[in-house]
Amino acid sequence: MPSPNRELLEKAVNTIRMLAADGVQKANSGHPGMPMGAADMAFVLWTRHLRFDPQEPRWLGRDRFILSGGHGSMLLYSLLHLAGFDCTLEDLRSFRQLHSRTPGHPEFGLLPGVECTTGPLGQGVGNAVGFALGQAMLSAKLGPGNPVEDHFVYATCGDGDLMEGVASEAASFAGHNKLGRLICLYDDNGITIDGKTTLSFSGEDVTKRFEAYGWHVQAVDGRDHDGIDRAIAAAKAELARPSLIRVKTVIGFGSPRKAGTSAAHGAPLGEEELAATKRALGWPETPRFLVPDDVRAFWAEVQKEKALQKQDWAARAEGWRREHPEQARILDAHVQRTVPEDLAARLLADLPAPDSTRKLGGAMVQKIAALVPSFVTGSADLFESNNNDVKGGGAVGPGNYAGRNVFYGVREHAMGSIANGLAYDGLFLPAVATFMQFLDYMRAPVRLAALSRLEIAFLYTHDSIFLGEDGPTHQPVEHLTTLRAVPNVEVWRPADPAEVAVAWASAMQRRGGPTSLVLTRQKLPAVKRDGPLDPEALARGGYAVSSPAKASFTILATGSEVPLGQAALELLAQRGRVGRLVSVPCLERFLAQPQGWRDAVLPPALPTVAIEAARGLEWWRLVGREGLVIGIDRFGESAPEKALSEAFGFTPAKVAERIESWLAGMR
Ligand SMILES: Cc1ncc(C[n+]2csc(CCOP(=O)(O)OP(=O)(O)O)c2C)c(N)n1
Repeated sequence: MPSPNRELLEKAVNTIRMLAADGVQKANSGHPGMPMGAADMAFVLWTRHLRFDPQEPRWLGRDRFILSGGHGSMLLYSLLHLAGFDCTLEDLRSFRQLHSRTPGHPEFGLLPGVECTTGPLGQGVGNAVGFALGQAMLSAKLGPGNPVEDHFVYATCGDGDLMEGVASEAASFAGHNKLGRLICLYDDNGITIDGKTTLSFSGEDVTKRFEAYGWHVQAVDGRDHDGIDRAIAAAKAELARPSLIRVKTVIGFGSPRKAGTSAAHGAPLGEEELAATKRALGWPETPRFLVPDDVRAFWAEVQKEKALQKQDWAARAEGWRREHPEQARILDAHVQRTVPEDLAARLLADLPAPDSTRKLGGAMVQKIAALVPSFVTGSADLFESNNNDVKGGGAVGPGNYAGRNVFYGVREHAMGSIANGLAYDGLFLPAVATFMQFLDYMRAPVRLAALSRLEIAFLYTHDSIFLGEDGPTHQPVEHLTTLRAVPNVEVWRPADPAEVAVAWASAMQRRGGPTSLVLTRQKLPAVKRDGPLDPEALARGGYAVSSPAKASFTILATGSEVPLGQAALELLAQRGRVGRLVSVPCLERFLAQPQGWRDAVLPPALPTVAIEAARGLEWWRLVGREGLVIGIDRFGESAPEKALSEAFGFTPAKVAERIESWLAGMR
């Protein structure tokens, strides 16, 4: 690192503070306090430690930097600007404006150098654990000397992050797994929105808590650059434990009237106070968004040094590639997250016999593990029930990261956010599983995965009241609707071996968003198709299973209700009512098809009934006003599956009866 004098260092840090304060003032909204207080620690980290290349923001050997408290986004944007990333002064001036690349909270994919979307507090900590887990897993697979062997994952987090349960879950997981390359800098300023943290966060000792999780914890003054430098160096040297550095900072540092108070947290300083702050820091009041020439020159020197680090890395990586061509191919398969183009055909070959769709899913997982090197699977303590472990794939655990199966423990929320971290880093195709009911415990990461266009498979088994005796606490009713309500999630609820195969292939091949696979606990009978299976039709998310010429109505169903609909149709046919059967394993895919396809599958002229053992609100848009939805509008009950089918009207006879009276009531 270049060694400037104290005065220039102070000026460089004040540049970050003032870019942030100016940005928030210009937008007339935002959070100046955090960037102003955390500027020193971020500056030391970025200039003296963080490995990065602004020309190649996704450089494999870079250190990862995650700003967990996304409200402090101007800190990240200012750093990206100064460090030479494609983040211009114009971007900073457009902070929080329509279509800008500098939204209120950092969003993955908008601005190079933003590693993940943060804003919902705690998520970034979980994501960072995911990045560190991915580093450990890939490095273990590739062996000593590999190009991902020695980078670090840095995160900054605040009081809010550390109050959130998800961060605690993730920290516990990271401690257990000894993720020593994870280093969190805690912006320990004692202030949140409502005031001092003593209002709600004084009963615990964060140091002892993290030590108890198995972390290495240090404390340092937030203005002491050499102290921060030494603490980071010590954290890097401690490779057997993740590190937390408590950096004692002052929120809104420099503001005469607002520093150290919650007034600096989430509102512009105001013109008057901004001017007073600039005077107090010895900063010119104008121009706004000032980057002094000597500060620019300093960052240019920093960049030169970073470029040398990269050159050094690249030379080593090249040597490693030459000496380990086989391992290099594995690395490439991870970087590209290679999935065979004919994956669906391969999964459709030698289909297993009908069974519960969770068990069928398990059969697909074995094949996928062999065909997709970057595939990694996990469960929140339910591998036995979710059936998604790779047989003989080995457990990922402390000091032993080469396995394919991640044991997340009973931590659904952190599981989602750790898996998002794996997906953000782009080196794994992760799948994570739990009971569908516990989607409630991990909805935030599902939403963020969708917003951030991440490739990830969320597996939910035990998908309806028909899981049986565990009762309504475990029986999803509204969860399909909840999942389908999230934009950019593809939700698959397959009915039989072929549908499970295509759903899994789609989950692996989809780019630009996550996929949910919704699977039954109970065994399902075979679905009898009119003709041979058409995988392409199936992949469109909705297709006719049977379509007799003289049909007068259509039954639309998903998952376990497809064979049920088929059985009901047989009863109705005996009474002279001939109907068609349509399976819609993925509503989002189906709705994305051209109108012609949709009308051929669901002819508008025919009355349509949808059957799904769930709330089913979304089916009204397909069945229309005259249509019928046979769903479930109350909580389930604890009973054997058969008794529940009777009680909730999901037997072939009861379904047939309802359809018959509905048809009879039509004009
Ligand atoms: C899950 C979640 N809940 C609430 C908020 C709203 N919120 C944004 S910042 C903040 C306080 C954060 O305090 P701290 O981490 O100490 O940040 P600082 O005050 O130091 O900027 C809250 C409650 C949020 N962003 N995410």
